Amino acid sequence: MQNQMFEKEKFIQEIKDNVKNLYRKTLEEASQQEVYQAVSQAVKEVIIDQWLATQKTMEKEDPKMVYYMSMEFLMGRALGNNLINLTAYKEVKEALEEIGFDLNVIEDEEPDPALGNGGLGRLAACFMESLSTLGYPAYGCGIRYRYGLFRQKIENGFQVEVPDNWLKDGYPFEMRRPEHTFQVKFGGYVRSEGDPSGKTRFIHEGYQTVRAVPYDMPVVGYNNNMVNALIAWDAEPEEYFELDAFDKGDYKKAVEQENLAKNLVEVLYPNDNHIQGKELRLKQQYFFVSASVQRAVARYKKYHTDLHKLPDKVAIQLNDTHPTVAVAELMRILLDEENMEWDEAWTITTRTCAYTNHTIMSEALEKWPIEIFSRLLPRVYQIIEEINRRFILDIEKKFPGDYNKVKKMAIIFDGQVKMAHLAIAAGCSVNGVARLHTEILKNQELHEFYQMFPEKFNNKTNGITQRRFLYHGNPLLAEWVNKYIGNDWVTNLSHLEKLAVYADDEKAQQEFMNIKYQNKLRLAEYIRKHNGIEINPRSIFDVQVKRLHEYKRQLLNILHVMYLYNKIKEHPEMEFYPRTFIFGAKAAAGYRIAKLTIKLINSVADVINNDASIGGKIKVVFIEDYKVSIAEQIFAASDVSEQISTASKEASGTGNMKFMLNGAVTLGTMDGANVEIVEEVGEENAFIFGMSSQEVIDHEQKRDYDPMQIFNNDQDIRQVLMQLINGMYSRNDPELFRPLYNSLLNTQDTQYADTYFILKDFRSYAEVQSRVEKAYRDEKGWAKMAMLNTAHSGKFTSDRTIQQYVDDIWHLDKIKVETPK
Ligand code: 26W
Repeated sequence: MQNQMFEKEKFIQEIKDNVKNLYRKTLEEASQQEVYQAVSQAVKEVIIDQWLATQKTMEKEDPKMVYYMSMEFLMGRALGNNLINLTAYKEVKEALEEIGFDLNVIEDEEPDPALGNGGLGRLAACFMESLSTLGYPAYGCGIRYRYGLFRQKIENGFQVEVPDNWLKDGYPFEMRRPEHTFQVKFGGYVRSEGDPSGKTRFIHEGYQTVRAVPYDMPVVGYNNNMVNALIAWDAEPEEYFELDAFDKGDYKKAVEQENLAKNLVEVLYPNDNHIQGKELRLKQQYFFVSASVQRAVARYKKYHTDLHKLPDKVAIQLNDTHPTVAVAELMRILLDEENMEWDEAWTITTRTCAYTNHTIMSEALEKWPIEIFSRLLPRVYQIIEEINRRFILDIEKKFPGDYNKVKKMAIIFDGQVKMAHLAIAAGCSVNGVARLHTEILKNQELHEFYQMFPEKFNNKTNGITQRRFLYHGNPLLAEWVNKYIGNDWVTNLSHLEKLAVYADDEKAQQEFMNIKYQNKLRLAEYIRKHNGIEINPRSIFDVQVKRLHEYKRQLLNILHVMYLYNKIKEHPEMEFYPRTFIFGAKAAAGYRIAKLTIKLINSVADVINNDASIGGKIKVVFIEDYKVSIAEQIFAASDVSEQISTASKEASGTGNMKFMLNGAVTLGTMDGANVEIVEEVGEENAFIFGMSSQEVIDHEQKRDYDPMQIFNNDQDIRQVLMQLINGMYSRNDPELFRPLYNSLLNTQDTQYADTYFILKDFRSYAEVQSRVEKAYRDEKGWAKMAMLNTAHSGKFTSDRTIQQYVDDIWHLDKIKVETPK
């Protein structure tokens, strides 16, 4: 593709100029980091032209837009993907080569902004990219955390958390926009007074304020001049207050305001699927939500006068319950600042807001103690009380005489504010993130709400962006796909289907597997460098990378590795295809069992990798600090994709889709989006095991599962569990892994033993794993299976997901941005 924006000579000159202007250096003197900054600056200039053009088009066409509100955006590195979407990757790579730099090395200089934990945050990033690529106007709204998710160090096999100072060298792909600053108010009290018309007005006084200052990050669409913005809010103290306060003798308050601003956006809470109910988190939520809603209303009012038509121009999507306070904030603005009546305000709010649920784990459902909520947000709390009062009347109308329903569904109950209930009562749409997940919401978790509002419930199966997870992450495979079917897949992933006809073609198979091999070499080299472990690139790369959580069952995986090791030791002569088990996972800092599982994986790795007697048949690798940038390389190099959550627990999963796209075969349970993956690729091209979600739910309801029976009757399982407590993997401290053993077999309280059915599914897992081995020996059969996985992954593009959100919920207008200049 010819690219005028990146005409080689001009571009090189610009890099030289940037190095000179930024660092007073010549190119020869500049470090890789400095060259990264200079290149990014040059790229940013091109982006800004398109950004301006996008703004102009939006002003002219006045389209409806979505505000995607999320506490987390796990964007990953920007440079490489921006270049891809500007269709300039190749040109820039060549230009850099000419002056002696390697674009891949330069890309590695970029911090990997980890403003998210895992699935939910990465989904938000994929959605933003798809919105831009499809030409839909959108703002991502989030928080500019000073420190993203912690960096993980492994010391002596244990996870140690290190602060992630991602802004240390400055981040070139952001723009401070102080002209869009808003005030956010905390604390104080509410006074009411009657105005002359007889209407009661509510006046909020005695509060502290924080200034919300936005930093916009560009989100570049693929080859379409479209640039949307991710608005990341920073908190700054009210600058003029200090002097003023001094005058009034209110020094203490000035200092408090300054501290409030300082702490507010300091860190991302590292919990995934578990709430702690910390006051600061609620402050963070209201902070970015209030600023975002204020900005949305202000922008609307710049072009329109009638707020009743807000829903025609603005959609607000709540990414899980975390931003749900948006509902009450919009009500507050309409009632208190725009003087609307309750019913008008409510109609507008409910037509504007929609809610996505990302988990059914009960410990993840956000509830706030009334005490905290009403003290921190007195006026917003009042509004929620009124929403609740009216909602309870509706419940009683729908289910007359059934007080149980009120108990179960009320927004405020038992001293707590339940955010999911607020989101459902106030939103026009409630969606789950995979078909099975949505069905479970309708039939179990949110059943009463479904009875009350069946029309609100809908499914939006997650997706991922192929621009990052194939084009950028796996350039060899991307090239190969282009060779066979052209490059339409970049914006229309269903085209991959055309690869299916080559699945039996021997030459295509060989090429496909050779690319996999090259990617395995790339990952093996990374592992050699970072772990000091030599792995066999001809072995099966069997990979589980995701957050560490008991329900995701990394423990099942590693127990099975221990079991295989026992088998090989007992029968050294037995056939065994070499396997490399690769793990990557961060555990929430306070999640004891999860952290111990990481230690176990590393301890097992130590023992097995150093046992020369097994001839390298098994290797175990734990990738330190798993994050988006290394993830891209891991998917490309994987043969087996471990998706082994207890059925019904994983809402969707999105890693599963990234593996599939890259030709890895799913080894999984019928959970989340795995169900749909199997549907697309065919059962014969996946390895499915374990209980169904219905079986799990039945056991949970009947409470009739007893892992001890399995322990007593299954020799192999017993052997493995005993090895947890006999010091085999913890010579110096045989008791180290006792908590893991207890979590499976708790003899004191059997109700809490093996909550995630690890022992129950173990045999079926071991059996399917041995089928994997057999299948892999059949080279052609495996190549075909791997290719068919890529070929049938088209459904799982986030372009499809976004189009469904647009069609069913947001009803946005597409815009077309002309090439600038
Ligand atoms: C309040 C603490 C907290 C923090 C994060 C609770 C819950 C969360 C997220 C909802 C957890 C999460 O990331 N869920 C994942 O969302 C993905 C995107 O939809 C799904 O693919 C995963 O299955 C789901 O676990």
